Amino acid sequence: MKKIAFFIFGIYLTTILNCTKIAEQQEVEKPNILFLFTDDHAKNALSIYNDKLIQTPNIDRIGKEGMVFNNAFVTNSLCGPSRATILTGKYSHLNGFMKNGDRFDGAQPTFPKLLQSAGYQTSIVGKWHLGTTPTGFDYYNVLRGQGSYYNPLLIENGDTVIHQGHVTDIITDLSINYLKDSISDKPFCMMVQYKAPHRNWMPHPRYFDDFADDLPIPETFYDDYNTRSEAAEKSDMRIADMFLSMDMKLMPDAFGEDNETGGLADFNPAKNWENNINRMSPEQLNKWMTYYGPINEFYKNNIDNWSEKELAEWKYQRYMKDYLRCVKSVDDNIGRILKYLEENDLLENTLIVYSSDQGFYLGEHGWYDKRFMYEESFGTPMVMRYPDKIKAGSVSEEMVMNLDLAATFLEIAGAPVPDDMQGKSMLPLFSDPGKSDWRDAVYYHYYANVGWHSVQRHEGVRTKTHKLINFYDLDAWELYDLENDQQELNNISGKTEFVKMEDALKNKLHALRKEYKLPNKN
Ligand code: SGN
Ligand code: CA
Repeated sequence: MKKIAFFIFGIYLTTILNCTKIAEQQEVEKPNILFLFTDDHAKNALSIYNDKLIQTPNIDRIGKEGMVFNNAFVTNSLCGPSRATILTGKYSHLNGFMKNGDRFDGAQPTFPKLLQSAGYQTSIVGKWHLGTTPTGFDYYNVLRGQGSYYNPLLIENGDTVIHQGHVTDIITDLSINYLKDSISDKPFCMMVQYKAPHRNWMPHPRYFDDFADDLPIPETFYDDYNTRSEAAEKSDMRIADMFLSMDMKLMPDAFGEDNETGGLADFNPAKNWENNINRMSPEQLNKWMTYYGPINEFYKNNIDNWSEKELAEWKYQRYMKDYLRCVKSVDDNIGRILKYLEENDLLENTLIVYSSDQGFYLGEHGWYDKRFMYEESFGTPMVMRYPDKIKAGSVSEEMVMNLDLAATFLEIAGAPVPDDMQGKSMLPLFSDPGKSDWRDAVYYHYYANVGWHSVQRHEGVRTKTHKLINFYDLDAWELYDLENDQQELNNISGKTEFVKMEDALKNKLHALRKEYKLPNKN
């Protein structure tokens, strides 16, 4: 009798132990999620996409040891809208954040909230820019508004603190400190969101000597927009018109009066620049002037002899060098984070994603900034590493979107994806990067037609081979053949030989509007 009791007890114990083991294993199998994110990072300034301008070995590493998405797009190429789409997995018209300045409704479901309910420890450090207080995070430490490059102010779970130093280093320090001090035995989801390389591109002094040589002028720098609708011509984002003060970093003795407005009648760039300078400590300003002082003199000595073209090309070089220096410091700092993960045994069980809130113009079509549905700003970098599910060296040409991230994160965490999320989990692409039934078209909609840079509202559809754009306030259409006209210079809308294609794309646009529940009128 005793023997039988022992035997039964033995079985009982083994079963309990096994169950606990399975539960533990399931806990362990939930990967951490690390979302590394920048602001305005063009694919052309990321060497895994294009190594002509810069080397970014650390971000490249994520892609090389995982998957590079060559065709990742955004729903609405602007900061706040992109962030709101990522959090909610919904287009702007449904998450309510259509343009910068809107206020994010933090009561709505977001992927961090859903991960929290699924047992994750969630945190966000860096740029937020959604107006309202972050919700769904166990920890937040975010920049106020756009944030400053030097000695930025951050709000840590409600408390405001000014940090000394350069914003890219600070965001990294705060992120690593949080990982060190506060990560529990729960899986974590951390969003590290850099301000760089957003305007006005103020690098850390340790990068002043980088990019000493002039950079190549893009082939389309002198685009005259002659086949396009009026929208391109009406916009205000030409490098030639950049501010001498805050963009070129000239001092008042060199630029005299800075008359450009960037499309905003009441914006005072010189005042904005002065505020930036005033944030610096005497030591920082001293280092700054050691580098920019001679540039100031160079400009003063040459401006009277320069043609318009020479001035535009000088502005291009100034812009690009500071932009690339800011990217370089993001890459170095991401290297620090990867090193921390590696040294703390966190590299293999973490899904690491790198992306940006949208792409950016680096002189293509004569522009900086974003907003348009053309490839440079509609596209965004996207690389992912998670050795358990992604083979090193994978590349996907499928059209994915920032809209898909929420569903991807939830699925990998084993949490249900709500039916009303509009993106698709990218997990099937991890094992089958060229999945044939993935998606045949993507829909885009930009709304911020007043204010900065004067870009008309537009919507459009892109397939693997074509793009149709409707600037509806102008009643104008543009159609591009992406296979034969990669730079989108030749608008073929309305041309008889392409009527069939244009009609098919209009039908597709209509179908996507319906699928994504766009209201009947814009
Ligand atoms: C600021 C910039 C604009 C930029 C918007 C949006 N002006 O207003 O050039 O287009 O941000 O950028 S600046 O005076 O701050 O430089 S976004 O990334 O936030 O959408
Ligand atoms: Ca941005």
